[in-house]
Amino acid sequence: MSELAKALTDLEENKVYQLVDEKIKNGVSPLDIIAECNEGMVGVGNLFSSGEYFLSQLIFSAEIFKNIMQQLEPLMPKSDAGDSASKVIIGTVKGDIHDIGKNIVANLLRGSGFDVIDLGVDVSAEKFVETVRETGARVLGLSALLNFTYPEMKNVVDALTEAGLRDKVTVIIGGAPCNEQVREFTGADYYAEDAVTGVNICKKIYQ
Ligand code: B12
Repeated sequence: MSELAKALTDLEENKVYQLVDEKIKNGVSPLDIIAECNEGMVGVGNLFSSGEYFLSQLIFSAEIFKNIMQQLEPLMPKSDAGDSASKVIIGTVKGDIHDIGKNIVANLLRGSGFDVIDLGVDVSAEKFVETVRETGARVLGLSALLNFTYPEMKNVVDALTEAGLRDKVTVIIGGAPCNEQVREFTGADYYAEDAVTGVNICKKIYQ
């Protein structure tokens, strides 16, 4: 684990900010900094699973991450790969309020020229379907970080099928504990392990 990841796992707030500052000054890309922070958050999650950390520590780690993101957002890479006609809908599924990763993806997509429709967190299958129908977006990104919200991702895909929209939209899923097996279970088209992979899939779809 890198020094930054470890400092975040240990919730050493000031050290985290100091290390992030140093990295920015040394020209380290914001995406690499985010990847290190991600590793630190996985560390926090593991300590939570093992009972060493409590909910308050999870909340604190999220606060630190949000502060880091505020600093990194203006530095995020921008390109003109997409255009405003390239709509992407994104949201965290019903029952799940984790949004740090989703926000990073939305941000990076906007920076790449996509027109992002961010539905927020705890979004119902009906809302996703309605938005796909209304906007004609060809990509739908679903975020979920809880294994008990995976069935909700499947519900969204099933609801798209029922509404006759499944073949009109590519569904990408993401969120720390997701993987290829979860994708198969949900019936989504792609699993993206990080924001950059997600953006690259969107570029491929709209090229
Ligand atoms: C911070 C945090 C919280 C914060 C969230 C704050 C917020 N605003 O998001 C708070 C304190 C609210 C929280 C609450 C809970 N949490 Co929590 N949380 C975390 C933690 C530590 C970090 C998550 C995070 O932000 N990571 C950093 C971001 C950047 O990473 P990311 O989300 O994975 O996103 C990246 C990629 O996955 C990808 N991505 C993400 N989404 C998408 C979507 C698309 C379309 C694409 C393309 C890509 C993509 O791009 C991102 C950037 O590369 C994780 C630990 C972990 N291993 O992740 C636990 C974790 C997810 N939480 C967990 C749990 C159990 C809970 C609670 C149930 C705890 C409780 N007892 O109440 C509640 C549930 C609340 C709810 N209903 O949603 C468990 C889930 C276990 C499981 N597999 O089911 C974890 C894994 C911790 C653990 N190991 O036990 N949590």
